[in-house]
Amino acid sequence: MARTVAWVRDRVRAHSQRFERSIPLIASENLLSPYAKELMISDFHSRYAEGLPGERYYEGNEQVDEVENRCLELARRLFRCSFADVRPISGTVANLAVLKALTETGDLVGTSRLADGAHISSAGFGAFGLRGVKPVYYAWDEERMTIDVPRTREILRAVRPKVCLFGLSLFLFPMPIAELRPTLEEIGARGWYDGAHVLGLIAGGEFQDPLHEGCVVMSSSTHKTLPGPQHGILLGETNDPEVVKKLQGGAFPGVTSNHHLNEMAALTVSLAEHLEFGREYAQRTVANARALASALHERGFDVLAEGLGFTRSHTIAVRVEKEGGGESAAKRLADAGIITNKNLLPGDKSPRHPGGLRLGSPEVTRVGMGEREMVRIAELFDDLLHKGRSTEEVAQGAAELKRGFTTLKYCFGAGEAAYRYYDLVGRDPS
Ligand code: DSN
Repeated sequence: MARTVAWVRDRVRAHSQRFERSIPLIASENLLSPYAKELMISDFHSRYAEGLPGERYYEGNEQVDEVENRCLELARRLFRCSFADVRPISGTVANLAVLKALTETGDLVGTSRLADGAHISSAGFGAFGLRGVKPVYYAWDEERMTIDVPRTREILRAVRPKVCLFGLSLFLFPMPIAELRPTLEEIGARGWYDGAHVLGLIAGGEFQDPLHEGCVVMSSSTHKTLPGPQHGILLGETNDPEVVKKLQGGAFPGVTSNHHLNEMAALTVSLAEHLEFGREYAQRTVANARALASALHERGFDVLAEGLGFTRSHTIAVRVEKEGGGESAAKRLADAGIITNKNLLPGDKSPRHPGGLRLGSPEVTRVGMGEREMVRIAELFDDLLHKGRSTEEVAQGAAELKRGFTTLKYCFGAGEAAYRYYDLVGRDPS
């Protein structure tokens, strides 16, 4: 059995080494700071603390309560809002908590289609299906890669959903919440925002501010553009104690038992770091996404939303049908040290054959890359997918580029290794 321990450690070490020499462009991934990472293996991991600070179901939680109260205070400050709950253990769980709080089985809920970039929570096979709510799809403007406001107003007036969810996993442009707000008020629908992808940009003042544009609640994960631990959060701007009670009840006991206290402690550090470094990080993340989009476009790639500057977030979408389709392009890039994901794009004929790639700048920005490096990344794409350079040659180029960017930025402890394997228990067991 000791051999299994050594074997797993070897696999994790090999994984870290692979990422150390790769260009990671997954829009939903990021790197934890050393101080946040350390808390992930603290004794908080081993404990239970159901309920709210000061009203726990387990003893021994005095320090946990203090940390969670600080976490809630930092979250409210960062998002300039009145309510936070850090007990959902992931973004999807946070979405389920909102569905539990604001809907009943059979209710109609406005959302976007998966092919238009929505998260799987909105699908019948996801959280919507689990709660038994029925989606009402917004009309989509493919050119502008956002909701078509006039046509959506008509749909909302005709169908009158109880709640309207705004938010995407292919999130290029802000959602027109302010424009739709009068319609929501007219039909008595509550606005709900899934901010998972853009949370760090919202906090950094680089994207929209949904809680002040008309959404009562924002659900999110905490590890994408906000570079925290894998966890969930609810944020709200409401004076209605009934809504607060329902959201809290949705989180616990609705969809969680314990809320992974080590992650909550790590999140507290990440929120403090984002208050300090988030503005600059968010600004550079968006600038890098736009620079990468332009550089790819100049090299003949079909980057979506050219007329709108490609993106206002951390994400860009590239149609790669002429490069062999999303699946083939993503695999070839990964073999050459560039990590991306295939993605459905509006107009794709089959969900089984995504025609695009989704690329994100959060991690390359986190390790300090700038616009010059985005141009180099676009050259590597061009070399592999257009110019027929070999996988090995491009992988070598990716590793060379990455060699200068393997430490963390925009956090306390900046300069620490980003991908190092942490030898926590000394040498491997024998
Ligand atoms: N699966 C994540 C993404 O990549 O967008 C969201 O949960």
